Formats: sequence, C-alpha cells, structure tokens
Amino acid sequence: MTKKDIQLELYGDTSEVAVIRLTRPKKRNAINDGLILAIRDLFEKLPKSVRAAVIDGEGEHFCAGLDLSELQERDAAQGVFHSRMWHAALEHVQYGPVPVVAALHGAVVGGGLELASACHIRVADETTFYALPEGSRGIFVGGGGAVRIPRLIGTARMTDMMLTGRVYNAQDGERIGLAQYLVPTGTAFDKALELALRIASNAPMTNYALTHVLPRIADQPADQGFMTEAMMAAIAQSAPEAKDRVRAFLEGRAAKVQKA
Ligand code: 1HE
Repeated sequence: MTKKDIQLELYGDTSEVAVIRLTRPKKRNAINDGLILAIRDLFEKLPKSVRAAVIDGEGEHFCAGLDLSELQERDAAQGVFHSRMWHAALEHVQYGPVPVVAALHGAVVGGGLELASACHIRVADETTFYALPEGSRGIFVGGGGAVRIPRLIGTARMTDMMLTGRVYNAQDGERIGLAQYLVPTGTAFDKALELALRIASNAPMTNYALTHVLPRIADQPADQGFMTEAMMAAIAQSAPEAKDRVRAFLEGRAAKVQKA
C-alpha cells in the first residue's frame, strides 16, 4: 500500500459526506495488508463533521478482492490472523460511526464483494459483476463473507457461486439482493453520493439505530428482538431532534411522503 492507494474527500455544505476511494486501478483495487489497514484507520478516524460515507473504486473495477500476490507467504496461523484483520477492518465499516454506501461498477469479486457486503447500501451500475473466485483458487472467503453474504442472498446462492464459479451480472445481482439500486453505466458514484447526502440529513440517532441496532435485532430470537426494538424506539423518540422533526410535520413544515 502506498499513500496513493486510498483517498478521502469530503462533500456537502458542512463536509457531512466522506468519500473513500480505492485508488489502485492498475491492480484493479486489489486489497493488500496495507490497504485493509488503511480502510480500518480511515473509518476509525472519520472527521467529526461526517454523517455518511461512500466507498468507491477508481478505474474500471470496484475491487478485485484480496491481493493474491501476498497469499503465498502465509502459514496457517498467519492465515487466521490475516482473516481476523479483515474482520476487524470491515467491522469498522459495518459498525462504524456512519452509514456507508458502496458505489459499485465492474468487478466486485472475492474480498471486493466482502467489502461491499459490509456496507449498508450498495448501488451498482450496469457494468457490475459479482463473483467469489475463492472456490476456484482453492481458498475460502476470509473477510466476513461467510457471515454477511448469506444474509444478503441466502446460503444456497453463495454456495453455488463458490462451488461453480457462477458470476452474477448487474441485473441479476440486483434481483437477488446483492445491490439495492441498479443505475445506468457510469452513474453509481453520483447516485451513491445523492443517497449519502440524504442519509446525512437524518437524525443521527435514527441512523445509529439502523446501522448498529437493526442488524442485531435481525439476529435475535423474535421475543428478544421485539424488546430491543421497543427500547430503541423509546430512545430514538425521546431525542429532542425527533420531537422537533415530528412537530415540523404536524405544523406542515416538513415534506410529505411522495407517491413513488
Ligand atoms: C491482481 C488482482 C488480485 C488483478 N490480486 N493482483 N480475486 C480474484 O481472484 C480476482 C482476480 N482478478 C481478475 O479476475 C481480473 O483481474 C479482473 C476481472 C478483476 C479484472 O480483469 P482485467 O482484465 O481488467 O485486469 P487484469 O489484466 O486481470 O489485471 C490487471 C493487473 O491487476 C494484473 O497485474 P499486472 O502486473 O499483470 O498488470 C493482475 O495481476 C492484477 N490483479 N486482480 C493481485 N486480486 C479476505 S479473503 C478474500 C479472498 C479473495 O478475495 S480471493 C479472490 C481474489
């Protein structure tokens, strides 16, 4: 990793959106140890103004996954630590301070799909394709994909992708749940930024509830989930900002929900 391999830029009137861009296009944004640690560090130390983030990849591909040139040199114990390093980094993405939108295009493969899966929203353009070539490389996912990807598309589909090398194109990827948005070629970043600016205008406690509490509720047995929901609802609605926002609607000062 060199300093040139990742970039942070701030967008919005109050620098409320962080854009984190993988800038290693010559290697298709393949992630080596330095780069995964840099992702962790950036999410750990986001500027205080930031309320939402976008992850993007420079060049024709979002991310080609693990930098395979580093793979040969690891023994079993080092392999465990390496995987745990990815887990720690992507934990900072999923359970960091702000919601994260991935802007996908071209290859979203292997560790690239694991990175995208740690984000809260995925926007894909028409050039996007998804694969888990680990199966054919004689290895296994190691960046949290075994946990996160089945939650998006189901265990059966992930098993198929790894056993058969199946590649999903952009349309099918959106259909099965790998991305929530499918947009024309070249517009994924613009759409992701638009969504991030919108997300940044939400009450921070609502965003926190959605990124930190909702996934945990989803993993709880229903009885416990209902109780966690009730507690989160009470905390969110008691925040002064929530009261202001509800009053604004009742007084006709806030936007109505528009028909889609
Ligand atoms: C790489 C990597 C990489 C490209 N590690 N160097 N991921 C994979 O198995 C995917 C491997 N990559 C590909 O299948 C293709 O490169 C792409 C479909 C992503 C792009 O194809 P293309 O034709 O645009 O590029 P290219 O000519 O294949 O690659 C350009 C350069 O990037 C070339 O190096 P060069 O020195 O010859 O120019 C490639 O070697 C290099 N490159 N991808 C290292 N991945 C936490 S565990 C996660 C486990 C995994 O992620 S395994 C899956 C790894």
